[in-house]
Amino acid sequence: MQELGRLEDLPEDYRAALTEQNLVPLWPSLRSVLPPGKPALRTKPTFWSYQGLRPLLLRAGELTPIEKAERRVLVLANPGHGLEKMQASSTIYLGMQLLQPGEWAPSHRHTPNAVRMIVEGEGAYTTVEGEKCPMRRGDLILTPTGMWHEHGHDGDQPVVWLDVLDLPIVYYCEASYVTEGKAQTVISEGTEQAYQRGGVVPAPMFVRSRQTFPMLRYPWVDVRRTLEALAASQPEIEAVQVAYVNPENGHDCQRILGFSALMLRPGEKLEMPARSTAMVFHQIEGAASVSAEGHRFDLAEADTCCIPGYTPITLSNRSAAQPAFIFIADDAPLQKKLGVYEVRNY
Ligand code: 1HN
Repeated sequence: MQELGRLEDLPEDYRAALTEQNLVPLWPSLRSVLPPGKPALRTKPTFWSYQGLRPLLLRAGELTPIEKAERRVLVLANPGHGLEKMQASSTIYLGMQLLQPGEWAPSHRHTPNAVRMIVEGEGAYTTVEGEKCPMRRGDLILTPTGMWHEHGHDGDQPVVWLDVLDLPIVYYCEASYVTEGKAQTVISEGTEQAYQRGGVVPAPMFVRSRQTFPMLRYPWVDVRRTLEALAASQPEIEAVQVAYVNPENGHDCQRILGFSALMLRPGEKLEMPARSTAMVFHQIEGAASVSAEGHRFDLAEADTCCIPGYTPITLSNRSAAQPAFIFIADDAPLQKKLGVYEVRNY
């Protein structure tokens, strides 16, 4: 590839004249914005241990009252982006949120989309646009763009969940903002039960739901049962994996980030081809390892890691006796809309 002229090759007075008029020569920077064959990746393979962060999160509960935090969160930041950027990848924000018994995180709505993957504890709930969503371990709860949400806790133990947001990309678009509101009135609960069986959807008087986000809560008991049924009924399948989708139309459940759950059968090793998306892996149950680019992360329950895009990944179940269940987040919906999504078989 032809080496291009450098900034230093240009006369001082010419560079000053360009700057004066807010102009920049492209050629000194062309190779860095368009590197050959593969993007320059800032996202670094990064691991966050739940046992490591848990005491610090509980200590935040003592140090900072909920009124002074609104959302009491430790952000899982990728050093490749700079910790202060609060990014796990170019598009994904991750945070571990703590709610103590009796606490309330007030209602607001914002432009970034959020999902919550519940990690531990009982008795907390989040209310999304009037739908009360109980939080149990492994449940996925959506808070799509613009929808009111608040969190409460009637139990007696700490509740912790993983927040996954598309905040970095919405912020980059200069489109990230919040509106504060007053406490919501609960108008429904358990509406996801109408979508428990694939293949049938509510159609009262022949009319289908017109809601953009008809299902807000994906209970882990149902997802886990589906994975086990898939493994039992299709033993030859390449990967025991399900996607979290909109049950009315089968599309990704949110517009920017995509979510799936994967079961590694006892002793299973799964080679995943390189995809253009960075990926987040969060261990719901069991123990797995995630290997990529010479790194190997051993995930125990509630551990989380991130692997950059364009990287082949090997997942292994570390147990020969028990299945391992992993929650996966990526930005494939966004990349597909942009037309830049790729799978590479090196
Ligand atoms: C947010 O609204 C929540 O509602 C959690 O629990 C984390 C991180 C950035 C921006 C908004 C929540 C968030 C957030």
